[in-house]
Amino acid sequence: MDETLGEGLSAFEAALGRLRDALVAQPDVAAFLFADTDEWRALLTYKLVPHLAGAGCLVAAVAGGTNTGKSTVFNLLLGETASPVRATAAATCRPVLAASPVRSAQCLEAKLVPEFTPVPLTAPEAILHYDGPENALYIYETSRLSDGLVLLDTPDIDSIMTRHWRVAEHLRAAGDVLIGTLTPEKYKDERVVAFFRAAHAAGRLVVPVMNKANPAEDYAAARAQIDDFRAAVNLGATPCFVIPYDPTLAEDPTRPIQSLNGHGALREYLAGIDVSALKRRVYRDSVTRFAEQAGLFVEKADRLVAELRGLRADLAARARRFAQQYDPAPGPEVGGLFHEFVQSKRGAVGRAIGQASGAVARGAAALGGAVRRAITRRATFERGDEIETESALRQRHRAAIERITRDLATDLIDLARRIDPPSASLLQRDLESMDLASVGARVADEALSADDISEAFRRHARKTLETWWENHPEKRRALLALDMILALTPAAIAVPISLYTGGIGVPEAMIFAGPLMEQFVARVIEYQFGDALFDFLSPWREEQRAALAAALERHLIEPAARGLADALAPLESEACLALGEQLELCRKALPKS
Ligand SMILES: Nc1nc2c(ncn2[C@@H]2O[C@H](COP(=O)(O)OP(=O)(O)OP(=O)(O)O)[C@@H](O)[C@H]2O)c(=O)[nH]1
Ligand SMILES: [Mg+2]
Repeated sequence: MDETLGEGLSAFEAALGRLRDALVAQPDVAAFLFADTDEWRALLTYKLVPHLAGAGCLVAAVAGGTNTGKSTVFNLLLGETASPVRATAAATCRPVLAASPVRSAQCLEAKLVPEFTPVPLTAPEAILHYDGPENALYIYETSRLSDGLVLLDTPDIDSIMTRHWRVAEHLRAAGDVLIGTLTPEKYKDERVVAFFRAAHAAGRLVVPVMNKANPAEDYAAARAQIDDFRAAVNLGATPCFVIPYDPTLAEDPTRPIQSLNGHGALREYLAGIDVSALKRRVYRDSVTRFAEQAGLFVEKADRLVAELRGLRADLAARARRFAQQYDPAPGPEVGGLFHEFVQSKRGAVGRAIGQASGAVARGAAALGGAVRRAITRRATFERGDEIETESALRQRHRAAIERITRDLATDLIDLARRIDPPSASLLQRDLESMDLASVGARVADEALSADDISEAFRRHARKTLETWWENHPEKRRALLALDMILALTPAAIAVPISLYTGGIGVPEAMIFAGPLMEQFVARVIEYQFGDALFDFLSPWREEQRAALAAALERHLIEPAARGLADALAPLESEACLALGEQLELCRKALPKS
């Protein structure tokens, strides 16, 4: 028995259930995703899975014209009188279903036959009246049937077709096997034939039973009439059965219904049917319809995943873009690198002098303060000669970072207004709950704590300076001389200075050599090092921007995207990812039309 279809369907149903459970905390996402899915999900849960998964259960419905003996056949198949038999026409008003306790329970949950409203059969007389809901189905629980077979007795086709055409449709839909109950008088009525022809075309197994048959000449008349019926319905040479006319029939409901063409008793024939193959045929259209709609659902889920992932990536990209607005000015550490470098190039004599020199003893960092101002001026063309203090610089950086954080938050709020649900509400919720002022402060704390010099930048600085050093022997000498000057006392400045300072005269240099020595040094370096300053600095700037981007991501983007991440988790779960594959399995397990 091929279980692929049933297994695929129930795996899909289970995965869908897990996805739905996982989305309980995400009502907006669940509402979006599960909108307009009620119909195919009900089809799956109440029809396809109960019929196609696990051990099969054959639904055999006894159908036919008025007073042909349907209730009689039903009782004979069952082996007990469950459906009242009446001499009056159109006695059976409501369909009745006989099933084992397990299947009865399933039916009462509206599984197996969801087309009907199940009502437990307490008094058999109820079947004979049109009371209760129009689509009522009475459930009769019996231990005479196994879990593999469910029997239906139905109102006659003639009257339900006029009274309740929907009930006729539902009966045809509910039965895998339709037992066509015929009599010598009523075996090819137009309505009856049309009903069975449609059922056969929809993959149902139609089994003719000639009731009240004349046994003469080995049922010659019954055979001819069944042939007529089969031809009218397009059946071909199918198994057929016969019940001889017998006035005492109703007294013994345990008599078997015999086959006319070697298929044994009807009850045994039903028990031997390949249920799985028949179900696949019967439910082919339903599964195809289900698979189409479920396929749209899977596509919708995939699109939502792509959208949420895209949005998350977009937020991170916005953080990086906004961080580019940050234009940090270097601190004293960066400036100090120059001095360190020149010092490392000094000859043994200079070093010896330098070690004793008070000017050098003040250290690279103190000097760096002046140098970085020089760098800043060149790199940003700022404020002329006005020199910013360290703390003012930090304040300015902090303010700039807080402004960038605010601008980014505004940009996100604006974005959340423009995108579609459910992404919009996910993003909005998190943004609204955020304290933007403290976010700005945290971003600034973190980004500014990263403004010391990285190893990578130190290496870069070293390389840039080396290259420059190799390519500019003149200027190199100037810097070395400058360093020498610093190493010696201010009194030694006078002679070489006019050679290198490009316009700054000796008297001025003498003035600089005092407390303003640092600025003097900075000016010289700036002049000598020229445009190389910009190249020297740009990786440092990039590092600072990257640090800001990381801080923005951690303190603004991540909290803002928390809802997106939470919504994505169930959608990226194994359950959700498997849905598409399970659906494909179901499609492949269907018989070709
Ligand atoms: N003598 C005899 N009577 C039968 C036979 N089959 C059915 N009947 C009688 O025919 C009448 C109708 O039988 P039902 O089984 O109620 O027929 P039905 O098709 O269920 O009728 P509705 O539910 O009214 O459409 C009853 O009086 C039965 O006793 C048979 O083989 N022999
Ligand atoms: Mg009846």
